Amino acid sequence: MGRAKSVSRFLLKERALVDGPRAIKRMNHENGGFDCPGCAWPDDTKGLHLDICENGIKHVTWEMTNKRVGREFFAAHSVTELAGWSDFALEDQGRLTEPMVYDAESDHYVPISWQEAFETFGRALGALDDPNQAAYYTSGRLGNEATFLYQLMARELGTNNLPDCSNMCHEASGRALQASLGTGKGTVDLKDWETTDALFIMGVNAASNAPRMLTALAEAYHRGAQIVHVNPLVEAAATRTIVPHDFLDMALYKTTRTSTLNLQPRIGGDMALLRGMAKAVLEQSATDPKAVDREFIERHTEGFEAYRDMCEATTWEELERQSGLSRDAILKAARVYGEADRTIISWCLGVSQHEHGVDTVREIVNLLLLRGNLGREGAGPSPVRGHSNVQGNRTCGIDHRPEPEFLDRLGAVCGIEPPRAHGLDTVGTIEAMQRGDVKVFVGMGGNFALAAPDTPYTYEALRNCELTVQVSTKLNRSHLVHGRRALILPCLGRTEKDHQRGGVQSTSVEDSMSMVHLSRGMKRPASKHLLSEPAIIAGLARAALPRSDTPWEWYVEDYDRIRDTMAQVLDGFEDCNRRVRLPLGFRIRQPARELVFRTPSGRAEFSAAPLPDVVPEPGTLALGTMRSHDQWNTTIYSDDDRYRGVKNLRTLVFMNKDDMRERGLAEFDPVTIVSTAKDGSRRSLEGYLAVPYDMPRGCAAGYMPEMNVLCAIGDFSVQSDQPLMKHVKVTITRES
Ligand SMILES: Nc1nc2c(c(=O)[nH]1)N[C@H]1C(S)=C(S)[C@@H](COP(=O)(O)OP(=O)(O)OC[C@H]3O[C@@H](n4cnc5c(=O)[nH]c(N)nc54)[C@H](O)[C@@H]3O)O[C@H]1N2
Ligand SMILES: Nc1nc2c(c(=O)[nH]1)N[C@H]1C(S)=C(S)[C@@H](COP(=O)(O)OP(=O)(O)OC[C@H]3O[C@@H](n4cnc5c(=O)[nH]c(N)nc54)[C@H](O)[C@@H]3O)O[C@H]1N2
Ligand SMILES: [Mo]
Repeated sequence: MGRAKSVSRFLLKERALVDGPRAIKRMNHENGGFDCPGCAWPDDTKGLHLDICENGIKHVTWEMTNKRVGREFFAAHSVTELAGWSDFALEDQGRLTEPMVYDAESDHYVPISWQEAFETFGRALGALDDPNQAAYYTSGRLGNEATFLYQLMARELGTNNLPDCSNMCHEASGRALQASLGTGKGTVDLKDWETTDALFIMGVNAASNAPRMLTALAEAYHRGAQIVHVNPLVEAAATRTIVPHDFLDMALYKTTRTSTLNLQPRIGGDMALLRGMAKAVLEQSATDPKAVDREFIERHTEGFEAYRDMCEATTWEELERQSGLSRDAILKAARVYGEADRTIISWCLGVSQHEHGVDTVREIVNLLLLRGNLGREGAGPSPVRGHSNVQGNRTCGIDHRPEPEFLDRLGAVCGIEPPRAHGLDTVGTIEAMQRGDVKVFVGMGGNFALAAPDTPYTYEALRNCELTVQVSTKLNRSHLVHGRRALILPCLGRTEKDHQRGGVQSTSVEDSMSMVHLSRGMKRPASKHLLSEPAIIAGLARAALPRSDTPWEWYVEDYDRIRDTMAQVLDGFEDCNRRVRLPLGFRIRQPARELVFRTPSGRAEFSAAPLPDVVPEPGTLALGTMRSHDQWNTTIYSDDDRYRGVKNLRTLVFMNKDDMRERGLAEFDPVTIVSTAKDGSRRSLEGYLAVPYDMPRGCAAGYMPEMNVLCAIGDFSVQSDQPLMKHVKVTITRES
């Protein structure tokens, strides 16, 4: 009910009262609706009826606003003036309507024709000595067809510089699953969620960030499944929910529990918890032959002995210290795991955005392998992906470290010579822009300036470019932090009708569980000057590659043609034009699910990494940056964080009350937060307010993207190259 109220307020604010409810009815529907751009949680397999959520609705109406940012707006406000506006105010101006170019003389954005905009890009690329002096960022919104064209353009131009938001998100999960199982993705689908005996939900704020998971949790609870939440904070999803499409429950305000056990490890303590559970299971196997699945281990895995020895060698004292949990608590979790025939372990950024993110995800797989929780119904690893198509982006070639086999097929089918050298990821791109080695930056969606770590450093890097190009729907910080020349190219949103020569087009997207389906917009475009993302990419590509044999314009006339090429290049996309039109689309083949492992040994591989030391040094805290309930990454809807009980405040830091007392802090006392980077450099935020919260000692938490100021550019994981956004070493002191 609270959610319903919040949604109607939101519809009102965006002045979308007429279209909003109509659009919401068309969202996530089989045959013809558009895919919710909110998150990557899969659609209900039973017929997609009203499986929608407050945050998805906010996100859709955010795109459907009636407000517009036209040429008059840019004529009235200089870039320097706009730079002083809040991020909320920028996006609140509404939808971008026509292409704009930065005019340095007047310090204003001025209109430019599409053709001239494309040629500006073409000329900038022509002036480069090397195609690797350009980088092409992707935010995980981009549909599959545009994604395919985008990477084709980059590779035809001669670079693998394809940084993406995944480099800050689930890079660790992809690399770990690849190493352990020979696939970069989870192996389970929603049916498995519906039949599992035990769910472990680690490091995700599901009620805010994957709200439709609540339905699955409530159903699991009704069924008698065990649901263990692992999170330093007890989040709303770890308590109770009203199932959004159970009308009777809604009418009666009847809530369902969504948790049977909550564990609050310290920040970074997950790996120790998982190892402790494995140790307990192995200890039990001395007397109980059924505690581990020996047959599975012998037939399908490699490296078990080394892992077992590692578990034995890790003492309980060490496990308690590193996890921040008592032995009893760890044993409780191990008991749940040991008693379940089928277990799913699910995780998100609380696990991946760490120095040892890869080792931790591999530890998740180790634990699952011990009891053969793979390749059968109701069992397996299940990462919760972020952006609605971030998984599809990888599938369709956004990868700065592409597999040679993929490049071979791309080259053969598309008649190009793809570059073989690895390209730059997000952090690598920022450093290269800073050095002057990357001179042209293209942002295909997203808000790079704010999403990336080390805000002032990233700003400098972007300002150092010859040309920055942002393909966007709304005005944001990345338009104001720009290169010597800058383009804003406004595109259609997912809710909008995409008319091309061949008729109204649909694009395909892939969810967290590898289901690919079509998304078709229904709304009149925000402006008649908007182009679709595939059309913009084709225009850029033609301008930069005038003699290209790739039929860019022909592809854009009918996206089926792009899909026909994708079917030849992409693994699992055979016959995709037919299969994507099935009522629920199709599922990309998951070899690991069939117990086929594309690893060096041809088996699932245990890892045996030593436990990292995550205990903060005396006087310091481990700070995790995260989202509030009322934001979508860099888009802030309001300063509230309803489920955590916060109203009208974002400049806060959540702390344990004993850590506050030790520092002489009372509730809402102003504090300075100072981070210390690996290289010893310091960064700070002032005027934050301390808020006591139920979390372990030594931990602190606050909101991204503002706290990116504290994340040093050099502080990325050596395992995944991901910025350490969940583990910033800080000191917090009272301001006088
Ligand atoms: N409404 C909405 N939905 C979204 C997004 C959004 O901004 N708004 N963003 C989308 C994107 S791109 C992504 S990647 C996902 C992100 O989804 P989440 O992963 O839920 O994102 P965060 O808000 O960063 O929350 C991280 C969670 O991890 C916990 N945590 C922090 N450190 C640790 C740790 O060391 N161990 C454990 N176990 N937990 C820890 C925090 O308490 C918090 O609950 O959501 C997607 N969905
Ligand atoms: N400190 C810290 N930093 C983080 C994180 C964290 O947990 N902590 N999380 C990281 C994660 S997981 C992610 S995914 C990144 C997110 O990084 P990004 O994906 O770069 O950022 P978003 O805020 O999702 O991008 C919002 C912008 O996308 C544009 N947009 C919206 N819809 C469309 C569309 O349909 N097409 C196009 N072309 N543009 C569109 C709008 O202009 C909007 O302003 O941030 C990362 N940064
Ligand atoms: Mo993400």
